[in-house]
Amino acid sequence: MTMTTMIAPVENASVQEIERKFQKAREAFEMWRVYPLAERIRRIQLFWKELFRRKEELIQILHKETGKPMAEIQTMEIVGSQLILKYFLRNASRILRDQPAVAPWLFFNKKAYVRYIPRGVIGIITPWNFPFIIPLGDSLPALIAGNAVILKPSEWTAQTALFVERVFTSSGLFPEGLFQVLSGDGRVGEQVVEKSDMIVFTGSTQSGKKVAVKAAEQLKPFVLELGGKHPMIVLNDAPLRRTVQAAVWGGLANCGQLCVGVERIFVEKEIAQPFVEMIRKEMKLLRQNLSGEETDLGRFIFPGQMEVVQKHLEDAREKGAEVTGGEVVDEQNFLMKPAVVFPAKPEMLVMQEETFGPVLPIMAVSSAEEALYLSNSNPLGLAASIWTRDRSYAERLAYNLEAGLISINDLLSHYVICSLPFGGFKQSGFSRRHGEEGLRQFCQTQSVLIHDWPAQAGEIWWFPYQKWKTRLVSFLNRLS
Ligand code: TXE
Repeated sequence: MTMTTMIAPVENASVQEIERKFQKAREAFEMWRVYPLAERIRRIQLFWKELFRRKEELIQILHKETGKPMAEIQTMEIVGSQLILKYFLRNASRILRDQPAVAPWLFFNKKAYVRYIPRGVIGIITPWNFPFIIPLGDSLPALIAGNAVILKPSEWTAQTALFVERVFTSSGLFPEGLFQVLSGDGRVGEQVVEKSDMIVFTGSTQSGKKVAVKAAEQLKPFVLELGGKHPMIVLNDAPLRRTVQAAVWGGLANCGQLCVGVERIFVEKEIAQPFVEMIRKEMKLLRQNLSGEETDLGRFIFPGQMEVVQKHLEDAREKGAEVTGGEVVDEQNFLMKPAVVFPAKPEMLVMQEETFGPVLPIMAVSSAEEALYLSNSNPLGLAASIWTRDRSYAERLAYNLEAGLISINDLLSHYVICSLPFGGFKQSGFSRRHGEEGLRQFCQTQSVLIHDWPAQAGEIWWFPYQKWKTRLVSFLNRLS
């Protein structure tokens, strides 16, 4: 049955709708910020229960707009989001409560502490590859911290966000306008950047740079989660069975549309040939269909991505690689067979630019040092992994890997281990999401200093200056 996948970008919100929603968001923020944290948490938990009472609807909408295998919707999107929410619900009060600050002895009669003040309206702009976990993974901590949220999902996958907005609004748990979706493309995104108090952007490096420039013009804070080119460094003592399974899943999960997905494999030459054969064999076992059931691979979510991947494969062939697989099996439904590129060479597009599709380029290297050099030669630095039985060597090698997310004999799990800050080096991003800082960044830090006693006396370092006072300050300083 050849269903034709109807994929079209949603309409852009009008200027009036954008104005109205931001106005509503600001009013909602003024109310929400005074709710005690415990009450905010309680209401968000109730919303979450309501959302999962309607889980089947959510799954159907997600599958319709992404074509993902149901297994990935259930695990990567839904379980992943629940893990993130659990982390923030369990840790928010510890992370956001006032933090006492230690003052030097010279200020023995003062009280100092840090407190976290919610920022206002957080603009969250997200890509098409994870229409549920990425928007919720940022919106939930922003709301818990006391902010309002305006979410601008990708124009290619806005239905999931609109469904979440309907459930959020109809729950009756929140001030009207606290969480709103603005649909549309980059032009609406630009308006969101302009009108928000802080931006969390996830998407391509080129769009991320535009967001950064616009936010900088207004001196507003932003978080950028951009592209990745995950180098997988396989040493000759790697646990081969696990490594092969990891390479195939790490490169092809979500049909390869994963910013932390494996995009390059550097394998020591002694084991390169058997490694490639094992990869090809493992890949042949994969099932692929549009139904989402009994399958491992789905389709491209964004139509343009298949062209990018085909261009990378054509370029690899022209530069001498053998490409196993990679055939387009259904043009209308953006279905393409996964591909192995071997031998991959540094000058190939598939080794330089983000492919963001089900492709595993493999290059034999003479040493771990050569793999390290090649890994770091790319402007992107999001995720990287090392596969070897010598863990301490891997940890030393990883210190020199220019990547924000390092895995040793593992991959792809940082995002849902929410205690780990998530983000990249170099052109892969700026600032971090998740972790303690990932929650605090949705607040402004306020440092409070209070003079305790004596109520009426001035400080000895105030006017009028006198020698004995200066000497006393130096003496007290020596005690500090
Ligand atoms: O990106 P785009 P896409 C990366 C992934 C790939 C890309 C895929 O590696 O490179 O994102 O997502 C809006 N001002 N990551 O093609 O085009 C646009 O409407 C404001 C990394 O969607 O950048 C969409 O909502 N907004 C990530 C969003 O930005 C603008 C995980 C992204 O669109 C805009 C997932 C502008 N000028 C994907 N231009 C990670 N590191 O976690 C576009 N948009």
